[in-house]
Amino acid sequence: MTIAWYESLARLERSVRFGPPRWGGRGGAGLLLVTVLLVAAPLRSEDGHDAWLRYASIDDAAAQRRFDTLPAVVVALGDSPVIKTAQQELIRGVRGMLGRTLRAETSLPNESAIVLGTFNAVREALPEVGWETGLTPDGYRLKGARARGRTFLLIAAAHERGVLYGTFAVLRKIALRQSVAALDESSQPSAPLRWVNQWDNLDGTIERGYGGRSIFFEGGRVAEDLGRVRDFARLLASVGINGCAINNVNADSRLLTEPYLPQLARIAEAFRPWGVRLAISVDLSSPKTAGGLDTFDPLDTRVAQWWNDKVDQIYAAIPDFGGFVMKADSEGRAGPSAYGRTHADAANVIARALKPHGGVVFYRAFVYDNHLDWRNPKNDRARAAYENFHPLDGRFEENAIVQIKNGPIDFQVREPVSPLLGALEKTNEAIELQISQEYTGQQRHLCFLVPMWKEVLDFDMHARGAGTPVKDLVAGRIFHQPTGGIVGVANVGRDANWLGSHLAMANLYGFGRLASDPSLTARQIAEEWTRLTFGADPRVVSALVDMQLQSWRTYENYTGPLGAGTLTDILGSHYGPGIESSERNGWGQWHRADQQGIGMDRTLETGTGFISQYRAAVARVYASLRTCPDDLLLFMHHVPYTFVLHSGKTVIQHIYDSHYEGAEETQQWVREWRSLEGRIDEQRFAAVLARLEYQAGHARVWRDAICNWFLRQSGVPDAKGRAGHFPDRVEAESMKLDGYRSVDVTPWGTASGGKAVECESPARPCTASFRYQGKPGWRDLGIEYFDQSNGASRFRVYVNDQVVDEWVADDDLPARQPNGSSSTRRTIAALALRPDDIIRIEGTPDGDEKAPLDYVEVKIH
Ligand code: GCV
Repeated sequence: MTIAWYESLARLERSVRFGPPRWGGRGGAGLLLVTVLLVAAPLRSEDGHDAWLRYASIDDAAAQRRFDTLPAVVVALGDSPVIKTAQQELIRGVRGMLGRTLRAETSLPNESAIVLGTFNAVREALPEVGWETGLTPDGYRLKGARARGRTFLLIAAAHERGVLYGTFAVLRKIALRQSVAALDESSQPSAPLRWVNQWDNLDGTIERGYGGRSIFFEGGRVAEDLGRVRDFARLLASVGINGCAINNVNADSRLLTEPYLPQLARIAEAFRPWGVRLAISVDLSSPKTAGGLDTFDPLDTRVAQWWNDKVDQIYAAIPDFGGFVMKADSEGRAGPSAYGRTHADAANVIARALKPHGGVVFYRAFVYDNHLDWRNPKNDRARAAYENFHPLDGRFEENAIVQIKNGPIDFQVREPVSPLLGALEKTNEAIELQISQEYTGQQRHLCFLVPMWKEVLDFDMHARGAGTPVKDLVAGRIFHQPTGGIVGVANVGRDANWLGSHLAMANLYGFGRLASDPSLTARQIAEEWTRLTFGADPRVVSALVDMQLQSWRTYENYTGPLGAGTLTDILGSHYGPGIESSERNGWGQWHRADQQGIGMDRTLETGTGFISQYRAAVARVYASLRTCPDDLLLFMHHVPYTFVLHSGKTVIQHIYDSHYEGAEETQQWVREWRSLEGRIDEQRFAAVLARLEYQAGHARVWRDAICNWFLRQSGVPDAKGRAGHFPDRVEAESMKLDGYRSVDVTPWGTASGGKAVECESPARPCTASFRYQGKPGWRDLGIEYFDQSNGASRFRVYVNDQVVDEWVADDDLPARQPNGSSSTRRTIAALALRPDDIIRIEGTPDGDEKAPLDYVEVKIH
């Protein structure tokens, strides 16, 4: 007997609680016993649909008492649908959290009341309460007041949307158990335009979406059921988002054709009660592709007329339409260059059409040549946005906004702030952030991005001397622009929890909160979100907040170090490691690592000159090796591996250390999360645990791929002896194989030893076995295998003749080959092993997935 009875029980228990149903499992008696042990699950299961708007009951009596004086009536003044929404939301929230049902009224009753209304309406109803009304449209004021011998909680704003935002603020306070008895505060969003962009396609897929199919489209049409669209608008409104562009910036012109207008109007209707304006992405070629003209030249009067007519039509159907987002001359999209026109020409023809209706056009600065000659060391994609748009400063209409990605490349795990953000003085600008974790783990990895966004928004561009942080520039405050904004690429989908991951929702929440109030700290946001999403248990809050705050750095640690970019497969899914994919092609995401050193020289003197796009005070810091921060060193400079960082480490040792530290941190999170068992409902506990365990395995894949690659390139050994040494591993290709054959994996670093084994015949199972030669004792077995998206192979693990684990490799990872995106780990914990035990893995192929296996790692438990 190789497994102690309690271990087999523990494993069975785990499979019942956390795993999918296993095929060919063991007897029912064990299951029954485990079920009996588990019945005392006190917390209601949650699927994440309610996100941070759960309004969970406040069951702590002392906290409940804080709200004893809350009036029993909520009055909505006026007949605005948005204010009515606010009233209903307040009733819903108070009922959920405090168990009381507020009475809805439309005029002041003879008792204390919560009053919702515009400043004008409140002033009229309660003239004796003084108001200062100098707030922008989306700002709100919360005030506790005594009048006529009664108590009022006033939630008022210049505009109905502000009233809704104020209402969500009050609900948030209640959920966070803060008294709302004597409020006297106002809040005003920093930037006027706070939008999300969805990259949904009409067929229901989502570009860079990791949370299921589109909630907006299916089968080439707007979806029939818009229930989730309404719920999404509610989530957006709760964090102050006032616009949403619903389709891919790689836009399909059909959306501008007549059959789609009534369909779009349905979405606008679903958004409207929540104060979210509908917008769409459009292609510059639409006058030709959708309108039948023989040109889309923005300076052609027929084209201008086409846009005017189209926009008039849209506004006739959707009077509160927000406007357009445009990607032009980028990654194969049509653009003004086709006619020798400028981006300002392109933006303006559309802006002029929108202006009479109050609409705006966000024109994306993500314009670059993806066929750059990589052999020319002076070429640099990072320079593109500035070079394209800075010369046009002052030439855009006042309702055109240049939408600039936070960094000069493309949402990498770390980039400097785009210099264009500090360079436009006479043009509206918006910053584009990516909530969808395209380059930061695709929501399978915990990576809380708010600390990154904070750094970006707080970064002083020295645009007019010191004191010009990005957050003020994009709000239009520094150069007194008419408008400006913060845009987030959200890409929620039909998965119950919206983003495919419960924890990733903190990024959506954090984006909205920061867009409204960039003075919040990352910790405040993480704490708020955690308490709203998982409750007030201090252990849960403290553990989860720490994990979140650490997670960006951790992800950076095991992926792309020192500003070299996410060292991922840039030609494919942007997910697993793929260091060489950046090089020797025209995409320009180069890190220039070779045998001597790494990094892009972007100095003016010897490099691409990118650094000189910053204002002098910033450029000086980046230009000098002495002052350039370690985090961005390789973005700005090419240095030898032996270069010594400010930290005192060499670059190469930093690469090794950070990757080992990052991977270790993810393992620590698994332990942390496990320690919260019973404090979180089972459903979300299990879902998060599965993701964290996966991440801990995948972080190791990253660590090994990067460390091995740099070890081979640099020839400099890891001072701590870890890189390239895996004494606990048994490579699959060195095992006794029956039906399996050895294959080379590409890129080589993504499989241990560069090789894996695959079944030769799809028709029958194959086995790989080895003799355990270590000391007797409790061991953890890590089985590294590949889970491709084109099959669901089965694995079964035996010790001698006893099955110790089995599973189906049916995850939907972004790879159809064995590589760093499909590499996955299964851990079998606490096996009692003795010398000469035979460990045998049986793989049964399925479809094009040939039960690929990399290695087995045997570690002391
Ligand atoms: C919508 C990156 C992404 C693309 C995206 C593009 C953009 O290149 O990989 O999927 O296209 O950015 O922001 O336009």
